[in-house]
Amino acid sequence: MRKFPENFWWGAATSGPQSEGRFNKKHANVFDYWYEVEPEEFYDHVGPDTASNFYHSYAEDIQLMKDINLNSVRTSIQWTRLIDDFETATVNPDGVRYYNAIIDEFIKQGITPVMALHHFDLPVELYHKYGGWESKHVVELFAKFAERCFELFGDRVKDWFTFNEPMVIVDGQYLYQFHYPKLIDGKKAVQVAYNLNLASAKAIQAFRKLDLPQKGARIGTVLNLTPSYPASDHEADIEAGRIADLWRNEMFLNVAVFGEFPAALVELLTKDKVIWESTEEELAILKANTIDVLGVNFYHPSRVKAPDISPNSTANWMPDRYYDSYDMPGRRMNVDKGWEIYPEALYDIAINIRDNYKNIDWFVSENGMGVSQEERFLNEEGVIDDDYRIDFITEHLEWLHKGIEEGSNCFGYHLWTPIDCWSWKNAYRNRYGFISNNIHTQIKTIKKSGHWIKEVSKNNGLK
Ligand code: BGP
Repeated sequence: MRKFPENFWWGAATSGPQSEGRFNKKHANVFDYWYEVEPEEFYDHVGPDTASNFYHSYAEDIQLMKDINLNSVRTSIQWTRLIDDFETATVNPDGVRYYNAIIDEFIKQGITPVMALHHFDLPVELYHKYGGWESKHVVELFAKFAERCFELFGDRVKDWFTFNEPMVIVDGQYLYQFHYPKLIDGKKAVQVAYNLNLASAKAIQAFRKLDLPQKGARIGTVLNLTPSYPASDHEADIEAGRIADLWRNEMFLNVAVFGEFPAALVELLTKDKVIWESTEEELAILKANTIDVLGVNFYHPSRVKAPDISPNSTANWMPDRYYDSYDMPGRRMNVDKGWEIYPEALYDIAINIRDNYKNIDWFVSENGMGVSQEERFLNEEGVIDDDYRIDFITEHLEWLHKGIEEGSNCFGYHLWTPIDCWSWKNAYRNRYGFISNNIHTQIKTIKKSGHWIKEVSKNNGLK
């Protein structure tokens, strides 16, 4: 039996925009809007308007989460639902009622509610009016929204996270065109990365001004840490891996934990003349407002090699002028999603946090396997036999367990996701949940993996 630490979090993660549905929201976020103007960009033309109907069915859904023994669940508060006037952070009464109701329901069921404040869901009007995360005014507005959340729900929510995967906002909106407004602009991407770090620190500053830390609450951020494995021991491949790590991981992780950007990154961006605009005062805010706790989303490793084309070629600045992705021959894949499966990376992450990041308290805030057409695996009892998911989770937990045994302070594991939910451009193409969702009837059924996690959680470990 592989036992996990006492009070280990056995849970799952979702987000407001992917589960609630758009019902009764006064404002649109970037995905609501993008679907309005370009529905063809979304798989099967399915948008976020119904999602998994959590806005209406939260009580039944939380009951199902309880039925499979989840003891903690992360979701997020939608800025576009809670706030009526972004400038003053005046609240929407139905938004307040709704988030109070779900938080109370989680607590009533003995499930720890874990709340994120931003899960890619920028109010679209803040993009159209100010340029979204390019703007420091939007950073201020986010801090106000965060403060409102702490005031309203901080008596019951003890585990707060400012952002989910800020790097994905940079990549999606400013480099690789998978979030609205689909720009390709390296210079803006750099400023946005800086502003997102600043927004997180300012939210943490607002949190610490209230008496929540004295009442046992803690705050952190959720980062997608995708370790870079160089294609070979060649110096050029190792250098490519180092720069990929600086940009993809350390640009957020170092600021979150140490309050500073890595010197090598600042040097590189300065040399390339794309460095962000910053002030002494802001840098002091970053330094003073680091995280208590870290969430790590891990799905796949990144394998990199030296770029085919010299970084000195004539081209607009992009971070990947310094590295190319490398498709390792013989790699194990989740072909549906196109992601490599490499569970050992979770051990590498655990040891990296132990040795290089103050051995800070952390948890796996997302991990999982998106599989399409899961009806293929329906058995005679109408249950999805997702043995592949059970194997996937088991292997990741085994490597995580090894990291914990060797002293890494990991206190939980959350699968993406409790109940199949809506996924950005992919809509409902790939399913990740312990519980399936028929999107036409909204009937939700526990999968084999859901019955399995129930036992793992009960035993606090793997047999
Ligand atoms: C993470 C996001 C989640 C979720 C997950 C699955 O990056 O934090 O919101 O969507 O990925 O990926 P996808 O939706 O692309 O299948």
